Amino acid sequence: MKKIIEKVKNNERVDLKEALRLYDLDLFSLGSLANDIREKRWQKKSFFNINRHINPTNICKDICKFCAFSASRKNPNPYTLTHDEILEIVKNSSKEGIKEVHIVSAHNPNASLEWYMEIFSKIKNDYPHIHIKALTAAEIDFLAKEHNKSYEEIIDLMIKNGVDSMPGGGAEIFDQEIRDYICKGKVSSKEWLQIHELWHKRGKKSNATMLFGHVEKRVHRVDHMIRLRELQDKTGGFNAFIPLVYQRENNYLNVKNFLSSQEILKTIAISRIVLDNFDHIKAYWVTSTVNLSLVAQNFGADDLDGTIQKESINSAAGAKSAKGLALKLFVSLIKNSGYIPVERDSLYNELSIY
Ligand code: V47
Repeated sequence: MKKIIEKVKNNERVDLKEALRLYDLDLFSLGSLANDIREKRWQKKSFFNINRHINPTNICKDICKFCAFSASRKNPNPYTLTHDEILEIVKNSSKEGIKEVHIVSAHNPNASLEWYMEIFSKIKNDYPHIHIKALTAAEIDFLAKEHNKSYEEIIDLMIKNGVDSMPGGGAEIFDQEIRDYICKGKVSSKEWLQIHELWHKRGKKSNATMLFGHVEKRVHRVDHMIRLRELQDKTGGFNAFIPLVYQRENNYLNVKNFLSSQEILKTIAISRIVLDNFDHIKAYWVTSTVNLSLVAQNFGADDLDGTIQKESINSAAGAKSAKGLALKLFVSLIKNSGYIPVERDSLYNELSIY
């Protein structure tokens, strides 16, 4: 263990076995290693943005066992928003000063490719200053297969219609056996990584998530991080890593044991150490809870996502995030935890320091 700690302190890369061993460290020694890395890069700054989540449809051809958002037997309320309804949401949010829309849908076979794409150009046309973060690699894979297009063709359409960056959703866990158990039939790990690589090759940025705390083991989490690190070495196109803590309600994944806060913090800290080529580690307050995200700032995380305004995917599974977080409260919580709230844009340019 001493050797591994020395390596981390000397900024040397740890491999899968070494990263796994780090879980055996006590919580605060591990946290302190990760915090040193965080503070060297960002001192006491904690980033967030003023954003709005929009989920245009919940009708989905895939059945992911962990998902409580898509219309199903457990959640029988199918909806598909019209473009006018979406534009009305953006209009109202724009008045409140959002800088980003984060648009993610389910995989709706009844909606046309035009329905998916045109909303981006409509938003871009009316609100050119708003950054559009939209379409996960899982959605791109779905659209390509459903409409007989290549990934490159879908990516070209996204860029042509004004999508600025890709969110990190749909990564789940890359280990194929676990993946087949929790979301069989969805984009494979190889395809997810390939789509992000193609996106980065176009000079665009994206994020990467990891869904953990369900049936995976520690080794699968570290394996997931290392696959992301390898792609980041090649492209440098990822902005942030976002570990998503599994939410347990209203879904078909029958998980009996839930993660302790210690295990969540250790995983965030290890991600800060393993992902030495990622600038940002995001403690997503929606799935980590607000309080634990604030603590995670001391365990390697430098970003807390944003105000969100309306959250549907994780709140459907039990997260307390349906109405987002008010800006004033967000800022005061970060300040009160001893960090400096920095409002950023979607590409991490600093907009204002509170
Ligand atoms: O891909 C679904 C996850 C993701 C559950 O890129 C669940 O900036 C926990 O990707 N428990 C969507 N997680 C959210 C997402 C995201 C969020 C914030 C910022 C960014 C970004 C991306 O939510 C899905 C899936 O992995 N999810 N169900 C659940 N029961």
